[in-house]
Amino acid sequence: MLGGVGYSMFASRLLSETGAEFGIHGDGETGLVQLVRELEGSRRFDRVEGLVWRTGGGLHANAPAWPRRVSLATRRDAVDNAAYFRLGGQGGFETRRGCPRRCLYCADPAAKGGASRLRDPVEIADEIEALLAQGVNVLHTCDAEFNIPGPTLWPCVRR
Ligand code: B12
Ligand code: SF4
Repeated sequence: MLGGVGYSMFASRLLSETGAEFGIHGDGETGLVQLVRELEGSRRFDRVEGLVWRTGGGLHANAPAWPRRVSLATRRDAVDNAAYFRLGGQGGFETRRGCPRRCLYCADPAAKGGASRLRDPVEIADEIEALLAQGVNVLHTCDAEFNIPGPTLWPCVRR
């Protein structure tokens, strides 16, 4: 099972070269859950967002999952963030995914799509509060490009 930014850049080729059974390119949150459901159920892999899989000697690739608005869980309780932080980590969070620019060296437009897909600012603030409550006070913005689009395009910001 493959996924992630590097994988998403060359999804079909990497599945072919590695011999892996499945890959998900693009966002992974919904596709992974859908894949588990299909593996336990009717195995309709064409219904799994972003899935790349093998079909009778060839490969089939569904369109990547790049939802226009990104909404994520905010509790940050899936792993022991404080332990990672004590060992020298930092708390990553996202305010958007994707980028409309085309800088030659950059993986983000290929892996996360060619549009800035924003999160609700309230959701972002809740997530940062959850990290701070765990003592994680060094934060890393994991956006493609924080400055695109500018603040006036956020739906909640009025001039
Ligand atoms: C934060 C960050 C760092 C931090 C990491 C800190 C940490 N401890 O986590 C630091 C500063 C250390 C760092 C360093 C480097 N980084 Co960096 N980094 C990022 C950044 C900005 C965010 C990563 C992130 O957490 N994203 C948020 C998560 C939720 O997104 P995600 O990882 O893509 O995961 C989603 C999907 O991809 C998918 N998914 C992910 N994994 C899997 C697995 C499976 C099985 C499935 C199904 C799906 C799936 O589901 C997730 C949810 O949708 C990305 C750019 C970006 N916008 O993502 C660059 C990025 C990953 N970094 C990059 C690079 C090049 C590096 C360095 C090599 C730079 C260097 N020359 O030193 C080093 C490598 C460090 C190392 N040891 O590996 C490149 C990778 C390019 C590529 N693979 O072709 C990126 C894409 C930046 C870019 N635009 O070019 N980085
Ligand atoms: S994320 Fe930054 S480096 Fe990558 S394409 Fe966008 S503007 Fe260029």
